[in-house]
Amino acid sequence: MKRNLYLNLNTGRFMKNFSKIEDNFYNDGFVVVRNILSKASIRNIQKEIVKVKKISIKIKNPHLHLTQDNKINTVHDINKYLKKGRIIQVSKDKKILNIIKNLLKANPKVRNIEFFSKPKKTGLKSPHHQDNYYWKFEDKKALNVWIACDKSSKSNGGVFYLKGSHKSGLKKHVTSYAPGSSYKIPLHVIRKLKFEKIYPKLNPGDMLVHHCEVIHGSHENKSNKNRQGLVISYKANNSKPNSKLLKDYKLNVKKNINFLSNNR
Ligand SMILES: O=C(O)CCC(=O)C(=O)O
Repeated sequence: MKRNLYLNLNTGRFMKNFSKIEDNFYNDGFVVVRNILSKASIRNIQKEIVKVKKISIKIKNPHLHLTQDNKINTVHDINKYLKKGRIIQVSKDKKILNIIKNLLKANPKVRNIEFFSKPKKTGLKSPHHQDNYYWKFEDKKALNVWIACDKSSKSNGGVFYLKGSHKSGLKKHVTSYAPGSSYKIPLHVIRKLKFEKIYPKLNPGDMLVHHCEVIHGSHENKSNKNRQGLVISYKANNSKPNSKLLKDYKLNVKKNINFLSNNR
């Protein structure tokens, strides 16, 4: 039976449900929250995603990555040019912010909004990685919210997690040369790890929240079903990344983007 973790702040159910969310998040490195958004809300988001993709192409967003058949696979940094509308409203949604605030133990601030579109047949993989290898928050007070805009599971390239891997520190990463994820954990490192691999099964409107150091990724989407996710990244309001490490990281991202555009 589907567990409904819809939060109601006016009743005691919030605390009961919230402690489960917190337990899963800290024990496993991720948590599934069902029905956070309604089907109608997801339909509005999907319409807006179509518009944002068009804008992103028009302004030549450098953080836009295409599949081999020229469909949009990922778009990053959407919050830099999208200032209003349904997606921005979702990033400020009270239910979501309450969950994040309780997990981060601080007021949350949006740091990035992205689409991981992963279209049917040609959607690209996202190699194993830990977000904090990219973000460089030494206090680890940052996380990603992944909202399913389609059904998502192992069969259409759904996100997978290495359960509990956030407790084992940052792993060695190497430049991935993969569109949309600049670094990856090499497979020879992954093969030595003993964590259980979990593929959450999601319906549109369900939400994943994952710890910034849990190892995760997704496979190609060779199925005939699209797998679109809206990703909102939050940090604790006062948290700052290590600026020196972040500078080095950004240089590498540029290198990756140049490599990809020269090898299209
Ligand atoms: O959607 C995907 O395939 C990967 C998402 C991801 O890496 C993330 O949300 O941090």
